[in-house]
Amino acid sequence: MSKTERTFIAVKPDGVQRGLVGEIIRRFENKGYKLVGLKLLKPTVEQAQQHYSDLSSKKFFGGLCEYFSSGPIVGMVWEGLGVVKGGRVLLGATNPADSLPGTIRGDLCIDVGRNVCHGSDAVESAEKEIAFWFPEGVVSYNNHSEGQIY
Ligand code: FUP
Repeated sequence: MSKTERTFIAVKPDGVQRGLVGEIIRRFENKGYKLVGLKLLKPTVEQAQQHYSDLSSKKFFGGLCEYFSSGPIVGMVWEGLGVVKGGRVLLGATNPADSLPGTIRGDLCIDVGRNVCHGSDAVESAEKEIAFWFPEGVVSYNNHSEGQIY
């Protein structure tokens, strides 16, 4: 049985520039996840380096951080049963060459270096990323649909 979790999802600069914010939000809403945090911000290179610190040894790290800080992103926190794994299913594989049709990346992009979105890869990294991008916290509220017996 999945647990209620939170995950950090970002529409990256290419996704914002291409006007895909609404499309990406729609897919998370349609699935049934709950939006509890949302902001448009332009990351600094230092914030990008911190966000992607696990990848600092990779040869693409410099380009990745430059890209991530090149324009505004939309940072979001989504809540729901198993949302960390389920959110990554909605995003599709990191490399659009491998992401299936029906997923965000599978439907909307072709280049791993411009893959339109980010999603936390584990509950622990989600907690770290949410604390980093939403230090002020997120919003707790009940949806009318809650209270259903699953
Ligand atoms: P993901 O968790 O799906 O974002 O994937 P990773 O943490 O492995 O990679 C983070 C980002 O690095 C990807 F979104 C795109 C970028 N990347 C490249 O630019 N080139 C690569 O070969 C692999 C990843």
